[in-house]
Amino acid sequence: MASISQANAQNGTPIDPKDLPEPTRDMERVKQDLAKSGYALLRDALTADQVKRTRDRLEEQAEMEGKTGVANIGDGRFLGRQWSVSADGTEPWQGIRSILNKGKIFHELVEHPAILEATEYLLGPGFILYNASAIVMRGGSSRQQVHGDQIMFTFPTPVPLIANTFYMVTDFDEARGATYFVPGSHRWNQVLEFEAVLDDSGKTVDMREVGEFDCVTPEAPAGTALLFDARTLHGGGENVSGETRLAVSLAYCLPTLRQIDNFCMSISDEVYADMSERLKLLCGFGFAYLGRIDPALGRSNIGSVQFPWIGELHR
Ligand SMILES: O=C(O)CCC(=O)C(=O)O
Repeated sequence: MASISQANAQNGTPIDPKDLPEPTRDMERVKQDLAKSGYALLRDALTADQVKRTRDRLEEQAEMEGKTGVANIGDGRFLGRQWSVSADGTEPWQGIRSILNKGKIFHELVEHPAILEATEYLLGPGFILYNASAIVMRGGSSRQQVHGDQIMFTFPTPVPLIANTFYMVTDFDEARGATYFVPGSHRWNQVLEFEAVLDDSGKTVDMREVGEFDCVTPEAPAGTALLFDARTLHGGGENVSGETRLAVSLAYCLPTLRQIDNFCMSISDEVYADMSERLKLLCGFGFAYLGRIDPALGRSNIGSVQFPWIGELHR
């Protein structure tokens, strides 16, 4: 693990290396780590059976999205990454989108009570699901630029607007490209800057972060949930191992924010019919002065308030 340097210390109270988060089963420690370091590791969040079902489903889905030519692939970078939809095998990094449509096991992961408890600790009540995807990071994936997941905001926020959960579906270690963090950076009150990397002809070929950051790479076994405040600087590591790293990547957000995944539109009727009420609320089908649905497409708010579809009316 790299040490916490003066560069980090200038941006806030440095965290003593002995206080850095370690995998724990203690929810109070998880909350303390989230508050202090901006990330935490909940050990054994998933049972061995849940890990197996998740891994089997992800491996099959990734393979078949590749074979049918609809895989979302890249080289592993974040900004400047060449994303494409293509056959698998041409790039080491593969994203699997809209996982709620791709297996009931993912519904279980979204509704995990301990994850919802930790998320409520960060965001308060009423949060909704922001993103539900998976990452297949094969050997050869590049290191991601350091970034926070509130990057779309051009201003710092005093509280998190988004809270992330990464389920480790394989072991996470440095060689396999485990997620790295800049501990305590959620409290820096800064917006990260990026600059273009140009080739000889002046064409932008990559983006890089401005500044130096000392990072730590927590390691933990499959089944661990990595939770973080979205303001915490982090990134995927370089996978030099030849082994595939699998993760389910979830995020929850304040109910006032726009979701990455437009769940109300993208969930199939068949999957919708099989979802729990709690999951529907998490996906944004609830209404509590926010999130009204005019049911033009046959879907309504669930719960006590539902609105009729009213079109143009004439006398
Ligand atoms: O894959 C990882 O470890 C991190 C992914 C990430 O931060 C992202 O895609 O924004």
